[in-house]
Amino acid sequence: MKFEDKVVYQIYPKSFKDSNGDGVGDLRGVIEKIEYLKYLGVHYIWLTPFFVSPQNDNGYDVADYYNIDPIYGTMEDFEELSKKARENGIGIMLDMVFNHTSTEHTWFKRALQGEKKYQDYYFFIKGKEKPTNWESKFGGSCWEYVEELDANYLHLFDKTQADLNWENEEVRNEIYKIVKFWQEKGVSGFRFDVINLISKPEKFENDYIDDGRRFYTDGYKIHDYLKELNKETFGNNDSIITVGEMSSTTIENCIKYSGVKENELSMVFNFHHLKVDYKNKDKWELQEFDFQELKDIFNSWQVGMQKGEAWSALFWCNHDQPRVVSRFGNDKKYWEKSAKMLATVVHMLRGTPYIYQGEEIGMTNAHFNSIDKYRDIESLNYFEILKNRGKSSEEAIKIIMERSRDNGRTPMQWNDEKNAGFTEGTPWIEVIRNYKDINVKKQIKDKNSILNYYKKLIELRKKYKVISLGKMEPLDEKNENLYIFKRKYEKEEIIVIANFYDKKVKLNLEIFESEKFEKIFGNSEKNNYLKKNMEIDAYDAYIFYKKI
Ligand code: TEU
Repeated sequence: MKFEDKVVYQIYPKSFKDSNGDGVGDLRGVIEKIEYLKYLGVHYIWLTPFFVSPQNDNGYDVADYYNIDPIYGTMEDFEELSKKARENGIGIMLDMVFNHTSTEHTWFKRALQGEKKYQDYYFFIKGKEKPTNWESKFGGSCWEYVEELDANYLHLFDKTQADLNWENEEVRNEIYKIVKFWQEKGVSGFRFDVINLISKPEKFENDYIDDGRRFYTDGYKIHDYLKELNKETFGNNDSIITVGEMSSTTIENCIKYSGVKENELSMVFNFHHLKVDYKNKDKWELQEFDFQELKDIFNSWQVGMQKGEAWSALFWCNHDQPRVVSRFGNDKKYWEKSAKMLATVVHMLRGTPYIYQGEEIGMTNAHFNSIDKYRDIESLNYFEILKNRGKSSEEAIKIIMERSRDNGRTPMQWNDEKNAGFTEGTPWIEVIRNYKDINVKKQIKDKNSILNYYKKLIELRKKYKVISLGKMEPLDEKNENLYIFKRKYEKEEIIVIANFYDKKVKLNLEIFESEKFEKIFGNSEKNNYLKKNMEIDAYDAYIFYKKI
C-alpha cells in the first residue's frame, strides 16, 4: 500500500519548536521533536515552506527555492532532520509554491531591471490601467502597477507574490529543476501549493459575476501541466507521494488530478467542507455551520472520488484554517469529547488523513481580541476591508477572531512552562492562554487523552484494511445530529457514528436490527454493540466492526 494506510502530520515550522531562542520555530526544533512524532505514529511530515523568503506570507513568498531561510536554519540542519526522520521511519514532504514567486526572487528583480527573458516568466501587461477587475485572494485588486515597466503584473495573492507564467516552457523547466534538486536530497514527497491555479487564460477579461476565479481555477491547460510535471520529475519514482492543494475545485477535475491512471498526483485537498460556516460563501461573514451541507459535501466527494478511482487528502485543520474543535466542535464543555469525535470522522472516511500540529492535543482558536496580536497579512488586510465595508472595529475583530488564519498559527503547546515550552525567547505570535491545561506533556501521560486517541486511530488504520481500503457508503444521510457511514472491504465492515451536537439522541435504523457489530473504538464507555434505538450522547463517536 502506498498511502492508503498512512497518516501525514503537517508542521508549520515557524510555530512548532524554537531551538535557538529567537522566538521563531526552526528546523532544529523539528529535529528535537522527531521522537514525539514517532510516538504518535505518523508516517510522513509535511513541512510548510522554509525556503529563503521575505516572509510577507510566512514563506509562501519564495525568493530562492534552493536555499533555506536563515530564520529556519541551514542545509546541514535540513539534512540532519531528513536523516533522523528516516531513521525513525518518517518521510519528509516539502511544500512547493509554484503558482507564484516572491517579488524578491531574482527572476522578478531582473524582470524589473528590463530583462525580457524574465518578464516572460510573469504576467506583465502594459499600461497603468488594471487589465481586469479580478480580486486578490487577500483582498484588493490582483494587479499591481510598476513604474519601471509601465505595466501591471498579476498576483492572485499578496502583491509581493507575483504569478508565474507556466505557459513559458523555460519557467516549467526551472520548476522541474527545483523539484529534482529536492528529490535528490532524498525527500519522500511534495505538497504543491494552489497548484490548480497555474493555468491562466489566453486572454484576460473582466469577471462580472465573481472575483475572477473561474478564469484561472482548474484552467484549460492544468492537466497537461500536471502530467508534464509528473513525467519530468517524480513520475518515475514510485516511492514519492504527492498532494495538490486545489482551490475552489470540482470532483470532476479532482478525479483527473488524482485518478489512478492519470499520472498526475497521488491525492488532493479540497476546501468545500470548510466553507459551510461562510455566510453566502463569504469567509468574512459569520454563520453557524450548516451540518447537513457538511455531510452532503463529504458524501458527494467520498462517493464521487471512489467512483472515479481517485484519492482524497482528508483534513479539518491546517495553517490557513481556524481550529476545528472551536469551529465544528465545542471548545468549552465538550472540548475533549468533541475533539475526539471530529478526529474519528476524518480518520474513518476514505482517504489519507492529515493531522495539523496541535490538532492532536485539541488546540483551540486563539481568541485574541485586539488586532495588534494578529500577524497574518490576510487578517490585517481584512480588518481594514471590513471597516471600509461599514463594520465597527468591534464587529470586525469578532469576525477576525473566528476566521483568522492565525488561529492555526499560534505556538505549539508542549508543556505548562514558559511560552508553553515553544521558545525561551519572545514568541513571534502569542501563545494561547489555555496552554497550562492543553499541552503535550499532560496528554502523553494520560491514556484517555486526545493525543492518545489520535495515536490509536493511526494504529487502527494499520490494523484494519477496511479503514484504509474500504468502500464508503453514507447512511441515514438526513439525520439532524448524527453523521453515519459504513465502510466495507472484503469480509470486513465498519459503521461509524458521530454526534455533532450537545444533545442526546436515539439511533433509529432498521438495517442494524439483525447484524452483530462490535465496538472497536470510540470516545464513550457506553454501547459495546450496535443496537437499534441505542442512545447516543452529546458528541459521542463510535466505530463498530463486523467480520462476515
Ligand atoms: O493557500 C491557498 C488559499 O487559497 C487559501 O488557503 C487562502 O489563503 C485563504 O483561504 C484565503 O482566505 C495557500 C497556502 O496554504 C497559504 O498559506 C498561502 O498564503 C497561499 O497558498 C499563497 O501561497
